[in-house]
Amino acid sequence: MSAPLLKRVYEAGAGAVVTKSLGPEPREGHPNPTLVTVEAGTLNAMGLPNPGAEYFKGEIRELKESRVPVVASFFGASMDDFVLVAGVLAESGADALELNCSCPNVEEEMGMLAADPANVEKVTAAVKSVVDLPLFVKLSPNVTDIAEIARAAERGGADGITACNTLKGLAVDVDFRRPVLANVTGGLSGPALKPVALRCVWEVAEAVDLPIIGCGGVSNWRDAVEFLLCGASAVEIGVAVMREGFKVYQDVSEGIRGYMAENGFREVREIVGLAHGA
Ligand code: RRO
Repeated sequence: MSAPLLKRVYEAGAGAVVTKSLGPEPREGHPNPTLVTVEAGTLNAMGLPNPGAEYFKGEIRELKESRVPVVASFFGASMDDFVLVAGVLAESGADALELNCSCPNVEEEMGMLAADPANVEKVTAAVKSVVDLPLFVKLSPNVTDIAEIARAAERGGADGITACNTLKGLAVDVDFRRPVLANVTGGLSGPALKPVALRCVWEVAEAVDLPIIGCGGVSNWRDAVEFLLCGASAVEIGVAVMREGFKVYQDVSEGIRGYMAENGFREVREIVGLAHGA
């Protein structure tokens, strides 16, 4: 999304906006089709299309002029890339960074960094050594033990964890007898992802002592409260805006407020992690 669209998201009731993941160079992404609606969700293989961090600095500055809190998401194909892009984005005035090491739609040579705790620790530490901004590390559900990866990010100095990215999947067209997506596989998001994402937030909350941003299938305030109860302190909303429109942000925040008032809670932090018990 460009700055004017992200500004609309903020004005519609979001507390902050997260940019599309930005890399060191402009990137077209995968060929079409890149998006398909599947049972209870969406499968995407966008392939990290973005105009490059250097270009997007201008968009972030524009957002900051309008006082929009900005989390700049970024990725790289190597440790050096991650460090370089983080440095560029830190100059843009972004309020926080989200290190995306968990996109399921990357080329083989990029690998999926989020599957390897040693790499996650190393890249987190490398980025933290060059930027002085809060750093969230976005983790993948496509791993055997997300808790282990979260602990690695914590050791590397992460300020928070975002859980989780999309779940790798595939859709087939029976008439063409081929996978629907040109990339063959894609990342599943939307309501179908929610139980998996809640489990990820739960396991991360048990494993580390860091704030968690929950995401994956948040479409309404009930979904958001479920994430908070599992241990998230905030939620990100993505594909739901395509279905519900911009009003989803206000609906969710008003719904959370209503739930808190009805149940005698004054602050969101009072319900964060409550489902884990005492
Ligand atoms: O652009 C993508 O293909 C993409 C990214 Br960067 C991501 O983090 N997660 C996803 O499902 N798709």
